[in-house]
Amino acid sequence: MKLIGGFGSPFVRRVAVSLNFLGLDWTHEAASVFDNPNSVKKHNPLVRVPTVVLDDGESLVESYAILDALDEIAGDAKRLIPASGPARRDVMKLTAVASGTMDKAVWAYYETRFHPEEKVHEPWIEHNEEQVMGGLGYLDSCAKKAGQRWLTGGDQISQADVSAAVALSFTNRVRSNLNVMDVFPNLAALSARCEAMDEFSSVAP
Ligand SMILES: N[C@@H](CCC(=O)N[C@@H](CS)C(=O)NCC(=O)O)C(=O)O
Repeated sequence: MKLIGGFGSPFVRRVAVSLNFLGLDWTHEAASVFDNPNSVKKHNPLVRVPTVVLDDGESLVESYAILDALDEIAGDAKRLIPASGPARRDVMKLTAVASGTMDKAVWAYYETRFHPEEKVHEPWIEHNEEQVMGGLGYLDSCAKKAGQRWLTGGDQISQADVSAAVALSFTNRVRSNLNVMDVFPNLAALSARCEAMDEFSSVAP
């Protein structure tokens, strides 16, 4: 299968890290939706990344749906989101907080990236940044509770850890003003453990 999108996108990167953990065969096309929209559009009507193209040509869109499909393809022994029950709800909730944090960091970043200076609305940036801090604060408190274990308290890495670590490193890169590595030391420690693993470092932004 082929993953489309650059690793600078946290949504693309969490899919890439997951592909590595799941041990699936994949290739990469670092197409940009802004510089090269047609190469994305032919597989995704929304022209967004990540987009995954399976070997038979079927395309998968939207990172949470892609991650769900990849878990199913890899099989129960490898899945990063438990198949059912409270453990699934727990991982899903933390993963949703992490991906919501990515959304908000992207929105804050896009405000200056795509608007001319006179049209940038600072209160909107601040609103999104507050939500980013809320999301990361929640993940940091879970990391504190988990100690040396993974985010949901288990000894197996899950999608919650993958998405949380990617959300933190992305935020650190695009909102350096927020000093997230200092403000959230427990999450930063978890993220450092993650980023030291080949599954993460081989798909660095
Ligand atoms: N909810 C989507 C978000 C994906 C997303 O925002 N991707 C960005 C790159 S970081 C993108 O394609 N932006 C172009 C656009 O939305 O116009 C997902 O989880 O896949």
